[in-house]
Amino acid sequence: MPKFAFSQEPHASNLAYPQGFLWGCATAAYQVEGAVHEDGRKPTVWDVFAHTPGKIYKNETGDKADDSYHLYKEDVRLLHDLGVQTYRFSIAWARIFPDGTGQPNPKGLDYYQRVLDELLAHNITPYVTLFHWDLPAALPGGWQSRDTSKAFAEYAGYVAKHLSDRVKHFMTTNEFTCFTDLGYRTGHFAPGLKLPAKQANQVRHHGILAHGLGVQAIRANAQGPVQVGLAENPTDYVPVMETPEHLEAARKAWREGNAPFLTAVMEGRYIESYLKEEGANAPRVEPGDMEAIGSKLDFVGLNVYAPTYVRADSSPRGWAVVNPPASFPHMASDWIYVGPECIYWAVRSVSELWHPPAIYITENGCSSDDVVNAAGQIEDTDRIMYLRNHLSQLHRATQEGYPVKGYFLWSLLDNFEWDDGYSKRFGIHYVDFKTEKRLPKMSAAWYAQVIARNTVV
Ligand code: PNW
Repeated sequence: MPKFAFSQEPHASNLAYPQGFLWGCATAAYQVEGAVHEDGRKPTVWDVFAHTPGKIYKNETGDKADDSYHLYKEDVRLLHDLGVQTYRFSIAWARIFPDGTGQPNPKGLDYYQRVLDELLAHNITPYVTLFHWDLPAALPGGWQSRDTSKAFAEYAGYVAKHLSDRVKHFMTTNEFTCFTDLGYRTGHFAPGLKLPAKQANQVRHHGILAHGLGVQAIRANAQGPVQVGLAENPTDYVPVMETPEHLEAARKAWREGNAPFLTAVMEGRYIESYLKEEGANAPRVEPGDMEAIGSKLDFVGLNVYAPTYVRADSSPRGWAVVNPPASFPHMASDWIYVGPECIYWAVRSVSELWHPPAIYITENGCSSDDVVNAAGQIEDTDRIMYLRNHLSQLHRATQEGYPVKGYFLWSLLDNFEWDDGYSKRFGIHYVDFKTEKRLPKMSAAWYAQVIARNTVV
């Protein structure tokens, strides 16, 4: 055969993933479940926020969402058809403890037991997030109160005790910055407050304290050995070029730019530069807090969407963020700049700075302007492009030996995209929100091939 004949054989096999690499999909309770008044669930800050006019695109709410509360068997069928080994979903605190604390609601636990049994019957390993922003509205002061961190730990311990027969992988919280800063500082997310820096920094502290106390409570209450981690979206600093000075700038940026959250969790302290920067607004820390916050983790989960480019700089701190030019390409959500190296740098930076035993990509994916064509199909080639490029970059991380063990695609389904309502579709299955009918997009067929071949296709 001539050397460059047009061959039928895929050539992508040089992007094969390590044997045993885990492929999965991710969702979160408020974004997919619906059934907000069912079986004893009480309102969360997101129910309240979504029902406040002007907060969400077209005043949409998660009241019905994907109705996964009722359609979970269908969703597990979709997962099975993809061939995933794992599924990351979140438990709604307000189904387990409708008031956030006090009396547990047995019907909430029953529901998640049914979901877990369905997953396990299909050989799908559950990875459970305990808090994906849906804070029970009854908790006084929300995350402004230290008691909320303690209430979270009680809830986490209770779930670990009752579900660790079925679940061996727990994530405490999802994305500190989204439920602290966006909720209490900028007001874009529930509960929509715009607090001054001192109070907003205290909210951050209560967020990471909840995580730390949660880790301890899960370990103390689980029925056997479990793996405990979190799902975090650190600012994903990418060096503008791979030269020593810019690499050094990115390394510093990773640690200093993520000081209130991931750095504090990984190092068990607030680093000097953060305390200095915040001065009198620095959070109030009680004895024992930082020890809990720094609890050793079995894995770190990273949610990765977009890069923040950084370069070496002559300023005292030595690094500067480079803002994207207007022409920088992005997906349907304007914040999802397409810079796939960010997934490689997330894994490498976290590994080199903190050496966690394992890393998962707990979210990666994008919105795209999906349309159902005349043939009834959704040809989301831009999503496939985004995912293929990210998986090619993640492959580099596996080749260089960083301990990345698995990947969860955000998301299994189109769903309630927070303040964007239903206007931004992230699923590899299209959802008709009138009928709740699910339809695999072309990206679902593509992902099934990636999984089956354990390689980028
Ligand atoms: C994550 N930003 O949120 C969440 O974990 C998901 O619930 C969400 O649906 C997904 O990413 C897609 O947005 C983010 O503005 C929301 O930088 C916003 C930002 C980042 C993450």
